[in-house]
Amino acid sequence: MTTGNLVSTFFARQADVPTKPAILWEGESVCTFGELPERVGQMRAALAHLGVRRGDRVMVKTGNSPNFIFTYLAVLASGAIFVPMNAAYTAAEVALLVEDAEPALLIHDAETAVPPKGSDAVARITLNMDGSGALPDLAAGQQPDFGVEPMALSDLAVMLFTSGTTGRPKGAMLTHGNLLSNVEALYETWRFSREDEILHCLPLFHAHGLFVCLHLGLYSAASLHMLPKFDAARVIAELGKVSVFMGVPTFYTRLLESPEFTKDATSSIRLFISGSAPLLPSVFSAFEARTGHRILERYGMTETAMITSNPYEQVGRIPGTVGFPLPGVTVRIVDADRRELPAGEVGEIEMAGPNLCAGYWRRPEATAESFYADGFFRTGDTGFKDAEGRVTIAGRSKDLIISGGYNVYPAEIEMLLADVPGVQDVAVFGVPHPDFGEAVMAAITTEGTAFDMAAMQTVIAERLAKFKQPKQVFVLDAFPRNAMGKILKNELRGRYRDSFAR
Ligand code: MCA
Ligand code: AMP
Repeated sequence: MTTGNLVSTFFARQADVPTKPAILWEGESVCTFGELPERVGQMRAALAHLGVRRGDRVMVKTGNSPNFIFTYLAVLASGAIFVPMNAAYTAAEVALLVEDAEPALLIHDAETAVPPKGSDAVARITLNMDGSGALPDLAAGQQPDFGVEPMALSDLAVMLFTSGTTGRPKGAMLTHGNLLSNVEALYETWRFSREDEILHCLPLFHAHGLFVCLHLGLYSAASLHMLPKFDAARVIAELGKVSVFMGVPTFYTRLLESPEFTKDATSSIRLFISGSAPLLPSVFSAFEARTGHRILERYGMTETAMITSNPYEQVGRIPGTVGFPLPGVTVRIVDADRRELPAGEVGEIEMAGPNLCAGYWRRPEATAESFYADGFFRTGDTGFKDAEGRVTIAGRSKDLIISGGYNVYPAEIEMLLADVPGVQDVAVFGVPHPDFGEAVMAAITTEGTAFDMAAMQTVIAERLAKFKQPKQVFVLDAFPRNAMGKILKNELRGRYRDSFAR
């Protein structure tokens, strides 16, 4: 019986292609669609053995592997809530999230950082970056539990942490209904079918890899060709086997850097999709010149999954724009009083739709700040619509840096650096970077002799994931400030904007 549980929908849509490969790992078939329920069922039985029950949070800190996917589907099939986190997080970052989410189980890689055992009462089990570990070992010995917990569309499926302007991570609560509506909209807009073969090399622990790439494969009953991570040479070698590729702009910049990336290498592809960060029109044009393909750019957020997309027809894809609201989604551009602005005028982007999450976990004030009673959500992005309703993102009203598709909130790093002995003031800002789009930079003023740069670098290394670490730290005599004494980050961005110019 099909219920609101996303997993029931996936399995129902895959039922009549039992012999088709569901997941290929580095080119080898791991299981067919007919075998997938059994792999998930064994994992579900293992989770039950570990005490996971409906409504529990299950946190996962590891890299891409087929077992990551089986675990994800098993958590949802159990009626529990899947809470992934970036595998690059430090123990300090993980501890903060574990404390907030209070999971019944923490599934983690044995090699990378997690808080020391005993620092919390959370049960743990290993699932390593290469897919091995105590969890898959346990699952392999289980009788599969083929049951899928019936869920309402309003029941929570996934909680994804996103930092925000205060620097304290907030868990966006996504329901089965949010995720189902979004995959339906993308399936229709991007004309997916079971004929598709999808190359998946995005991290599975973020919305892009999980809700867009993975869900489209599972919902379409299209084979997923998985790689552990993006690697230009591997991607070029796999492209001839697939029909769809998607990624962050850095993937496209890196592909273009390779002379092996030719028109021939892309001849089987019907659709290239980009998102998570702005795709520079220069990259769009270079890609078209090299391959003849116009990349389809779309726009989304952790809290909303996908919001807008450029049209499917190649000629309709306009560089520098993010296209039209997806079916069922409404986008409005508003002024500071939330009055809707006419076409062409820049304002804050608000959205509403069945994809908008249920708010932030245990954060009523933060929820009230961004989720309005009329159903609209404040994205923190600014932009405008043209006369046809096509959306262009102009900037951000939130202080956010997007580096290689990962969000970095300056407030989080500023809070950490401000506590380093001898640091007087600190500002973290982004500057253009040819590979990552933006690079994280920090500037500080110090209280003379009390400051020790090496000690600060140790704090950075111990407390911040690599992608959040400032690529450069400048020690200034004084900050540029406005009349109110506020640090002028724009001036800092201007001063250092050519730091990575090629
Ligand atoms: C790695 N490094 C980074 C990043 N990634 N530094 C800044 N920003 C990054 N994104 C560090 C490494 O630790 C290393 O440090 C150095 O930079 C070079 O590493 P490299 O080997 O080049 O990196 P990589 O391992 O190849 O990773 C780059 C990557 C990866 C493949 C672009 O960052 C990635 O997969 N990004 C995708 C992120 C994503 O999926 N975002 C979606 C979020 P050192 O040299 O010091 O060791 S979801 C979202 O945004 C919404 C919903 C949406 O709309 O999709
Ligand atoms: P996240 O919180 O990781 O989901 O990141 C969401 C943010 O990524 C959005 O609020 C935008 O600022 C940015 N974003 C996503 N897609 C695009 C895009 N195509 N162009 C520009 N910014 C984007």
